[in-house]
Amino acid sequence: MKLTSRSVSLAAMVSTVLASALGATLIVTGTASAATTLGAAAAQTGRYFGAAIAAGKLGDSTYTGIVNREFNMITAENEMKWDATERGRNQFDYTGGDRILNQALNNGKRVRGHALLWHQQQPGWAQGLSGSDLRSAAINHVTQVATHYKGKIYAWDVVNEAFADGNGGGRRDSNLQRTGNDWIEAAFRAARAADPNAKLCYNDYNTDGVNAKSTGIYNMVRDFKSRGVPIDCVGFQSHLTNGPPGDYQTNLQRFAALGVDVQITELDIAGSSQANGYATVTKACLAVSRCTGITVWGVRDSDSWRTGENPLLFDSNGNKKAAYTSVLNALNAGGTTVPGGDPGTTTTTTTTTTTTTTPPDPGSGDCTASVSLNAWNGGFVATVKVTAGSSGLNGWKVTTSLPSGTTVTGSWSTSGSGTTGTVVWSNVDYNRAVGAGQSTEFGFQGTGGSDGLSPTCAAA
Ligand code: G2I
Repeated sequence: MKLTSRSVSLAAMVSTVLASALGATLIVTGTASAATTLGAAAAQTGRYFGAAIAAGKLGDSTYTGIVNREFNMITAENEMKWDATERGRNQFDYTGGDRILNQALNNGKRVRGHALLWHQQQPGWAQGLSGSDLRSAAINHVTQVATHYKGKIYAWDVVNEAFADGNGGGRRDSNLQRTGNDWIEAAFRAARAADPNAKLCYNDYNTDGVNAKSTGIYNMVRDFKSRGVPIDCVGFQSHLTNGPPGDYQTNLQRFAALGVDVQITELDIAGSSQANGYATVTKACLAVSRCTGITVWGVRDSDSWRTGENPLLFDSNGNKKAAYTSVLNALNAGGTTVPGGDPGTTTTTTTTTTTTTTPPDPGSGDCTASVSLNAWNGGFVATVKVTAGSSGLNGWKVTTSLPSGTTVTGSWSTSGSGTTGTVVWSNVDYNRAVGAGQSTEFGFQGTGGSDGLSPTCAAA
């Protein structure tokens, strides 16, 4: 007996074993899917796995080696904050932020911008302002910094930590809050005007379960969406001990249902159940279709702001911890959701071993591809949308032509053949099947120009 499988996954490998035990021969085409780095494993689910890094540590080869190898999203731990970028009023200095940005982009990684406005780490001159003077200084800051980084940032934390702890879901008192309750929406509008392609996030901590603080933020996001205030995502910092609360996934899902992406933005977990906690957070993100990625807040335990708590994935010597393995395994086990699904899609997590058959064939058929570009002088990020024709797809290929001098430095949710000239992008396992009229997205990043990519799509 000969069986052919078009879908390769852990499930297929399990069925290989079963089939062999039954004396059957299973011919598997394609590539096996267990990835060996966090970024690659996350990318197979259509997500990113990132870290916050410090410019001052880039000369440490152990540190930079881990950063370059493991992560495909980068956040500046401090270098893009107000006190770092505008030390004197209207005197902008992007030295540290640009070092982080270039380190990331030159190595094919994307960047989360952190953070445009926050009550902490304000420069002294801003701390001394109030009223309309502070409001205009704050909006000028948002405009200038977002403009400097225009087209290069995947998502900005536009406003950080504006809600209070233990105030029934109300705002935190701060000089910014005292300029008027509308300071947050003013910041989001200014950021959108400055960089229309960056996703704009609200970011906070102690919002990990359904509680008064997270509900206050939820109500703000719902209000913003209903009034057309530009907000695209909510960041859940997730500074945890042992693990997240039991309703972590439920909480992420209720925000996603408002029509925003959700991201885990500053994950670190102290305590004796650390490895388990990391797995739980990872699985929760994988189970929410609009959870687009996870960022850990530092690389090695010695790099953490939580001194002595060892809350990260690498020990102080740069060795992988049990928590690392637990995240990698959870990512490789995959999820049942892909970012880009309908807002609020109800999802469940199942492991791939529960599926031992090839997914139903939605039929072959034609398709179209369109590209949206985030381009800057010297590089670009391309997001390609694949839309199935009337009969659906069970496998697709998109061909792009890169201009001469352009090189692909990274990609996600696809496997590509080559980095220059004509590149053919193929589906990966989880986005192989696209129903009639439905779409899926993949992306790639490159150095050089992005003119005339003209993607064409074909069923495969
Ligand atoms: O506090 C943990 C994080 C909570 N959410 C927002 C994040 O932006 C925040 O990050 C931390 C950084 O990890 C620390 O590195 O923010 C702290 C400031 O609130 C950062 O600490 C500061 C020190 O307080 C300064 O003394 C130091 O000059 O880092 C600065 C640069 O090393």
